[in-house]
Amino acid sequence: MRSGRSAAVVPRPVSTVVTGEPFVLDGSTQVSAGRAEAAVAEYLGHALRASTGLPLTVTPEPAAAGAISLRLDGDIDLGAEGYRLDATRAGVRLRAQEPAGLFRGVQTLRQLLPAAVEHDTVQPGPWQVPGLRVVDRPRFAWRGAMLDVARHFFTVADVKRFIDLAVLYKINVLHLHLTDDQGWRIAIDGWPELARIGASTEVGGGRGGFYTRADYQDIVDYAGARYVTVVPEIDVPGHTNAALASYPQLNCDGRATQPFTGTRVGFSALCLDRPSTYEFVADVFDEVVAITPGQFLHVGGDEARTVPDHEYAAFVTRIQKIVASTGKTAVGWQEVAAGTLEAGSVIQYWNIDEGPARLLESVRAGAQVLLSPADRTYLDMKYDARTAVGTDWAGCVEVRDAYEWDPATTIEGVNEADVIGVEAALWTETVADIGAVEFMTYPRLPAIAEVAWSPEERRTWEDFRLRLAAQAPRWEAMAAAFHRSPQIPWP
Ligand code: TNX
Repeated sequence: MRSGRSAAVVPRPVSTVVTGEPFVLDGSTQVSAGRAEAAVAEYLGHALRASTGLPLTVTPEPAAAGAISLRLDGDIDLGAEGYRLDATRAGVRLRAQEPAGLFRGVQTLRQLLPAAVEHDTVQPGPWQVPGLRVVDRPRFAWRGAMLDVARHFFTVADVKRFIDLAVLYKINVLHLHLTDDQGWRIAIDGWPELARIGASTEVGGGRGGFYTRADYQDIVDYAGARYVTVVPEIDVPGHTNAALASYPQLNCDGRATQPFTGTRVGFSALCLDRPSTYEFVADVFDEVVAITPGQFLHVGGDEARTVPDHEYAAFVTRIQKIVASTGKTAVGWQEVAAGTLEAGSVIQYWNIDEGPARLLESVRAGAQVLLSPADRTYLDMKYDARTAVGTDWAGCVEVRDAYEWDPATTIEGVNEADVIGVEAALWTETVADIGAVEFMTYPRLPAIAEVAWSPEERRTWEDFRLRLAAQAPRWEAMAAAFHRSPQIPWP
């Protein structure tokens, strides 16, 4: 069907067919789910009750007429996150192989309901789902959003809010940039000065902050309940002033540096010929891995401009082995292609000005590519010259720039099968509070989410801008800030 107000779903599903009469939720509508589906059913009930005022009781009974039924079904064959959704006058049936697929399907169901469903107070209704069949599955496995909590610190509540908004667009990875020159944001038991000294600053001289182990676990659990994998980043060997200020033994001259609250990059590095550096890195990785259920550990590796090339390459090779010994898969910014990478290692491409020769060699040797081209996916770039926050070193990035590109043709020689996915990155040198986070993230994150989810042949800018326009009342209902891009025909 043509997308219009009846199915303004973002990201656009693989297939949507209008079948007939709509389903209308009322006081007798139940959510039917077995044990394996109960958690997603409760999430759905919770998402709809406040605005509809309906009880939407979750019941293990088989779906009676007029129910929303969620069931795992091994025959569905749409992969770990695919789902099939049928809405008829008689009810809604959601089917998937895995709970994650049901969860993604629930996001589609939210978007098929009127925008008022996103309010947290009772709204008038009626609560109608158009009669249709949606069959859907993602193009790429990794559909990420990165939040830099180092340049400015964001609280656990802020991070949960960031997750809540992102999952509506089927984002499934939260990459937390936990350490940088201006702040160290995760407590490490064996190295307590990181939280005491390293965490005490941020850009502009604010108080900073850090996550305790319990805080971090809270984030990981909250993300996990939404089928979002947390990828923690410990950026080494550069971007490490907060660590260097906390521990003298990480510096070649044995003296702690001063805290840094500016925005310069590329000046700091761990001392690569001191054994204490490797003890530090191994301890930190071990502690972070121990509280991270996901498969990935991000080791940064960007902009270590003070380190000679051969030393940098040797460091990366060594770090890759340390990560492998923890059982995790390493992710690194594209500079890490200078070292010898473990098979299956992930390279995050960002710098469009740097030739991809090294990266191509690593891909031929078995590395995978995560695409974050700065001129498409950097959420800290200004939308246009008038945007008050943000920077523009990669140019201004309007919604159309974030949308109109194909991951399979971004880097010559890197093909669809080499790409693990796409990630939007919000660096926060200029982004100081959650309102500014939302303003820079919306509406570009949904654009990038569609690049990562929807089949290339199903995507056109003209169609997308109409479906995106229909999201505005949802963000308003959720009191989320967003940029009213002049490219979009907002209602
Ligand atoms: C480059 S992207 C950086 C970050 C900055 C960002 C600002 C990358 C791996 N390094 O340190 O915050 O530009 O856009």
